[in-house]
This record gives sequence, C-alpha cells and structure tokens, in this order.
Amino acid sequence: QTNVRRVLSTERAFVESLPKRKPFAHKGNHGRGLVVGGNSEMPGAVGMSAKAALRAGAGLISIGTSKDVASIIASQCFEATFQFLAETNGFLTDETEIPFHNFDAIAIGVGLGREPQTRKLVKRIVHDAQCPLIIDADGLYHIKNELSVLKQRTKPTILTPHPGEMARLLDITVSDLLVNPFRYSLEFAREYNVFLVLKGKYTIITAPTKEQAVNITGNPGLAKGGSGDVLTGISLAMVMQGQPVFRAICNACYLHGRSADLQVNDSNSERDLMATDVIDGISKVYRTYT
Ligand code: B4P
Ligand code: MG
Repeated sequence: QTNVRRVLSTERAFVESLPKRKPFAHKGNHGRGLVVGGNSEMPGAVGMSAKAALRAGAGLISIGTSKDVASIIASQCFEATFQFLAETNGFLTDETEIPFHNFDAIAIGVGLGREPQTRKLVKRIVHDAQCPLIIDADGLYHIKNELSVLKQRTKPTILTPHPGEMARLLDITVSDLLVNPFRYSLEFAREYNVFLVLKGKYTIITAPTKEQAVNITGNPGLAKGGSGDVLTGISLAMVMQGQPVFRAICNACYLHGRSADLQVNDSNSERDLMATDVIDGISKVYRTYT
C-alpha cells in the first residue's frame, strides 16, 4: 500500500494527548454520551460500557435500554441516567424517539441481541445520529447488510469488530482476514468512510484517511466475555471529549490494555481477570500519569 502512515500507539502519545480536567471544568466540558444496548438475556454489557466510560472521564453517561434491563443494572450504575426504549419480548425495538441532540457521541451494540426487530433501531441511529457513533458487537451484526448507510454519515463512525465480526462483515474467513489484516482494514475504512478498530492481541486502528496504528497493550486476561464492552465504553468517553477521533480511539485502546496489564501485575492474574477489574484498573493507569 502506498501513502499509508503506520505508527505504534505509544505511552508517550497517550500521556501527552489525554484530555485534561481544567480547574473550572463542568461535566458538559467532558461530553455527554449515550450507550444503547442490552436485552433481557444480556443486561450487564451496557452497564459495563457505561461504567467504563465514566471511569475513563466521561462527563455524563446515559444508558438507552428497556425498563427491565434498567431495573437490573441500575443498582450497579448509580452515576448513569437512563433513556427508556421500547422493547418486545425482551429485545429493543424502534418505537421510541431518541433526543439525539442531547449527546456528543453515541455507542450502540453491546448486549443488543440479534433479533430482527432490533435492526430498525440500529439503522435509524446510524442514519439520524448527527454526532460521532461507535458501533460494536450486535450493532455490527445488524448493519452487515446495510453497510452503504455508513457512507451517508457526515459525522465520524467508529466500528470495533473482533476478527470474527470483521470476517463476517467482509464475507471472508477469519484465517483469510488474519493473513492481511492491515490491507483489509484499510480497504474497508476507505470504502465505508469509517474508523476501524480490529481487536486482538495487537489491535489495528485505521482511519479512513489511511493512517494506521497498532496497539500492543493488553494481555490474554482480556480474552473473556465483557472486555470488549469495556473498550466500547472507554472509546465513547475518549471520542466525546473533543479530541481528533483517531487519537481518541488510539488512547482508548491503550488505556484498556494498560489497565488490564496493571491489574495483572498488581492484583489479578491472567486467569482471573474480569471485565469489571479492567474498569477498576483505569484508575491505576490515570494515577500513574498524574
Ligand atoms: P462474541 O460473542 O461476539 O464475543 P464478545 O461478546 O464480542 O466478547 P467481548 O465483547 O467481551 O470481547 P471482544 O472480542 O469484543 O464472540 C464469540 C465468538 O466470536 C467466539 O466464540 C469466536 O468464534 C469469535 N471470535 C471472537 N474473538 C475472535 C478472535 N479474536 N478471532 C477469531 N474469532 C473470534 O473484545 C475483546 C477485547 O480484549 C479486545 O479489546 C481485544 O483486543 C482484547 N483482547 C482479547 N484477547 C487478547 C489478548 N490475548 N491479548 C491482548 N488483548 C486481548
Ligand atoms: Mg465484543
């Protein structure tokens, strides 16, 4: 590939570019974010994303989910507010107005489920949200046959697939993808005008403008359900605090992995690390640099 600018996502860049809290800061300066997701079989994911976003520095986080899911997770997420969304049989549907103008960025997909009735909701958010949008997990599942909608967006779109999800989007096998993950990422990011975070031991972050970065923080303790949901929340927090999107998502990946690394060093092992420990580790990373 010509004209590709490829860098390693480094500690130095992370520390130098982290959003700072000024003495007279108020929560509006640090972004208002919405996390849309959850279903009655997977209520926890959206709560973990919200908590991770708040730990990572978000000013205000609202969780868009059903009343049932909210009642399960509310006691774990005192700091979040809720936007109740309509559901049928435990899965979200598209019958509720969402006040998009209230949010600086939105993340959709964690714990959403794959029921066809939810697809319209995902499509509407992709179409109507006039702010940066992160699409993860079942959000990626639902947009597979609607990818052209991404090209119509005028605000940044960030997709965060693991190799299984990316291979499905491309209609190829995981092994084919992993033969040339840099090239597939570049082509996809350019074709659909998206920022792409291809997760893995070495996470590849690609901008539609042909910049690529590799993140090397993190360890096999992250190979456990829920760690992707934490990354989604951290990414939301970073993207809505006014930094350039590429920098923001590089910082999110760095912070997520570094948190897992510090936890495995200090209090956990790779075997017992859980996604909630990765949320707690965010504080350790920040305290290292302030
Ligand atoms: P899903 O059911 O889609 O799993 P998930 O809910 O997305 O999990 P989660 O959100 O917690 O983790 P994610 O990977 O997003 O996946 C189930 C199936 O998909 C699997 O059974 C498999 O078939 C397929 N699949 C999943 N991952 C695959 C992969 N890597 N290759 C091929 N097929 C795969 O996020 C995990 C986070 O942890 C990322 O940030 C990642 O970078 C990090 N991480 C994971 N392992 C790491 C490691 N060894 N070192 C460093 N970082 C690591
Ligand atoms: Mg995931």
